[in-house]
Amino acid sequence: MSAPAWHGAPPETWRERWGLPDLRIFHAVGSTNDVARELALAGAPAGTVVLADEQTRGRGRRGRDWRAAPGQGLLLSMVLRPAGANAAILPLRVGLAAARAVEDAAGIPVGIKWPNDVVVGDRKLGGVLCEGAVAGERHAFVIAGVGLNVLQSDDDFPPDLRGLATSIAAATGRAVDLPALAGKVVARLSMAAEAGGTPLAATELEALARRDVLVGREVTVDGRPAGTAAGIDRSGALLVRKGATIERIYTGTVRPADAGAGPESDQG
Ligand code: BT5
Repeated sequence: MSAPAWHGAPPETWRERWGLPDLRIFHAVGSTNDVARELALAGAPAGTVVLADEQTRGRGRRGRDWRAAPGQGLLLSMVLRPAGANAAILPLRVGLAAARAVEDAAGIPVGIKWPNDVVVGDRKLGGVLCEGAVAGERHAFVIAGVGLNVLQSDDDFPPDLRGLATSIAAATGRAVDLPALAGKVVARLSMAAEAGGTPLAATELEALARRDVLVGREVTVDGRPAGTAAGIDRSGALLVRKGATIERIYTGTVRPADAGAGPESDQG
């Protein structure tokens, strides 16, 4: 159901304030990525944003779910029409955008766990889901979905996520203005959208390196010990050092070897 007003103002007010070509706000949808995909298929311009208070079928990657109680998280998707869409680069660029937006809004250091987790310490604050539709040789569009935990207390998370997930409110002990955060996310996402799937720039690589929570840690890839995480390269690959060799990981489930069964970190 489309929302007549969101946090006291009609969607048109937020659209104008955020400088978007189109903005759809819903009380509840299945998944904002699906709504954005429908709009993109119908010709919605790049930068179109779908926002919802609640998702009944919010999803992560590989059939996993994204759970957020109504009104507690930021759930949004943006239509991108990137010039070159490298599947490994976009989630990192979008994740960096989300991390920076949280830092701007909440003033806390935010980490990135390759390829798409937004974390505070070792706890997951958010995730990114980029889904593309390919036309011929290139992506006709990519839907960049961002889910961020905003207002949840530690006890609000479902039992299996407790201790693994956090929110901005739980991490800072302060209430967060959701529209202000949304505005910052949208602004950072719009910048990421302009860069599209082009190789990561030196400044982005530095920004990722500063936030990379895997670097220097032993990691497993698909459950097998793989070596020591050694950063991210400009093509978005995770670098893993074993002896004198460096392996580039583009797909697979990556976990710190010292972590228990936590939220997965993979690309695919
Ligand atoms: C992600 O997947 O982290 C991407 C999540 C993207 C969600 C956004 S919300 C707006 C848009 N519309 C959608 O339908 N999706 C996007 P993945 O790396 O596969 O992680 C999923 C895993 O994270 C789950 O299997 C749980 O273990 C865990 N998880 C689920 N909900 C969580 C939450 N609120 N906070 C922390 N972890 C969560």
